[in-house]
Amino acid sequence: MTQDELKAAVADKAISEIQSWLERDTVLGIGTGSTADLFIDRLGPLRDQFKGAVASSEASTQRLKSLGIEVFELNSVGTVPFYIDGADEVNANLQMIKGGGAALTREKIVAACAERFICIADHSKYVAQLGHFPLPVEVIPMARSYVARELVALGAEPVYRQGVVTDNGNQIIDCFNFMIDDPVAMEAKINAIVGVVTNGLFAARGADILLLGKADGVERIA
Ligand code: ABF
Repeated sequence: MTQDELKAAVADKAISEIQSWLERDTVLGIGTGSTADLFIDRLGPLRDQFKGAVASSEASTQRLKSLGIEVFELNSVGTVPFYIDGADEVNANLQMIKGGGAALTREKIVAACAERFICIADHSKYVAQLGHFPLPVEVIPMARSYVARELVALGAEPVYRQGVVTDNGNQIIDCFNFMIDDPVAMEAKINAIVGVVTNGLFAARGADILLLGKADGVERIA
């Protein structure tokens, strides 16, 4: 199976996971990226079975709306029963690196408001240790150089992601060559640097369910 077929398989499985829970007043939390896009596409035909969605990016908002799914402000919704999103890396504890698509802050906010986080990923994302994928850090623009120096002190090789402005008007630094031994501690440490909006470690609040696409089918890890 190709990577795209594996992504499609986990998107299908995520629909099966939530479909029986959908009610007229259900608002779903929806992530960003190519795997999340496939999930959004599969939600289109179900749009009459639930109320709408909260999205973690402008791109996902547009995709949802194009399928006739109403998109709500998170502040008007409160909590969501499910947040469904992809990842750049995920480990056996269902801790993740996210933010390759620069939507990490909104993703983390919606995830924080979710009763259950369902991570959908193909097996190439499953790792023994987080850190092969460069960890994204969203920064307030005027703090970029300062934050980069602090990240060097933590052992990372920070690289400014040129030309990218987040949906929040901020910038992204990617941390290369930065293998992470203790994801919960490192998430907190980086977030404590002045000028950091958030970082792409989703460890304190990881996923609750991982749907992992493999050649022999979708494995459900919870
Ligand atoms: C989002 O999309 C991100 O946090 C992550 O960066 C990315 C994964 O993208 P894809 O599904 O395209 O691999 O979930």
